[in-house]
Amino acid sequence: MYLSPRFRAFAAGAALLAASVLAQAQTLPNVVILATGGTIAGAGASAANSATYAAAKVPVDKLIAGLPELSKVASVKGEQVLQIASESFTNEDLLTLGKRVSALAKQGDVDGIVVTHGTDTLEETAYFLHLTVHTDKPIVVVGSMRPGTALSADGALNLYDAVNVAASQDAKGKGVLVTMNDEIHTGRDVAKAINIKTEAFKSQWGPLGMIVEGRNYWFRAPVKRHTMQSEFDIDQITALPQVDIAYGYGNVPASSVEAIGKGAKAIVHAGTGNGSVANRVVPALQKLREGGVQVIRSSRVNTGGFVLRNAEQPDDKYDWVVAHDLNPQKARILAMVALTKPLSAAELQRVFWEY
Ligand code: DAS
Repeated sequence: MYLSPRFRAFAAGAALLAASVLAQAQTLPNVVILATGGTIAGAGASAANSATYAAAKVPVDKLIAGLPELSKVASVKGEQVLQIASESFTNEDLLTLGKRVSALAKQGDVDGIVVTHGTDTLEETAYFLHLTVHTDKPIVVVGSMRPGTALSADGALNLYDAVNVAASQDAKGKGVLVTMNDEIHTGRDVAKAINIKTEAFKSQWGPLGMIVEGRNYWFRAPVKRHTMQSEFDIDQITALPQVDIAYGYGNVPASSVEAIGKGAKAIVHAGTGNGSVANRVVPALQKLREGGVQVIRSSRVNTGGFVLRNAEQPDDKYDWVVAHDLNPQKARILAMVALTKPLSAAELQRVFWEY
């Protein structure tokens, strides 16, 4: 069969292009996106609906298909683990997600993992994974403040950043990370500080770095124990104990604590200022402690409580624990994970200093 020189040149060029695309795909890192719902998978009635919309509507394959830029960064696969708004996350959901992250992290053909998540409890899930998944591979939790249907939606860039970080060698060993609004935060510290701005997430000691146009710029690294150095292992955890949170406020009655302590292994008291506890509430907490419930003093101060032992309350005398700089919801996560083992208050306090 006669083939013109022009056709042969064209065919050779096409073959070269196909080979280079294939070679690029083979050398790109493999990143799995585990989707759980939230606003990043949300949809509103119109582009003007940036704050009123339904969360957890768009499936992960559609999220990936809507972001073709990802294919230049990594070979990306999606898995729909859950499709919920994150305020409805349960302990069972945490275990399901954590075990899947751990299984993927053990696979030789997975280089990094991204978890898409609602922003309301994102900080809790990120810290849970940070404490329990034994891997040095990057795990990045990401959400968005506006649904993809809204004007100036932030989810696409946040997800692009998350995949970039998950695909990066220099993100290894830093524990679980969170990419929001161009910043890279540690899952230990990051918390939702405001619910209407795209700059919603803050860390009390600042972000670890920035990501700009797919490049990471690091400024610090976490020093507390996490992932590879953690004594807790998601593969060994089959259930999480009940830990509840009591809130401190003016005129708070003792019944606010009495009502919620039942059946709990620990109670986190979200106190005012330096984790202070109203005089009416102290006896109720002491009673719980006498009944074997651990009492953990934390602070309700937004993005920056700092609770010191024996300041405000005699923790040594009462056999209480302080959460130090962990906010109440993160203190609850650490207490649940720690109390999967029987611990004295002193041992639990050691965990709170180390993690
Ligand atoms: N309700 C929120 C959630 O799913 C929406 C969000 O993702 O910001 O957490």
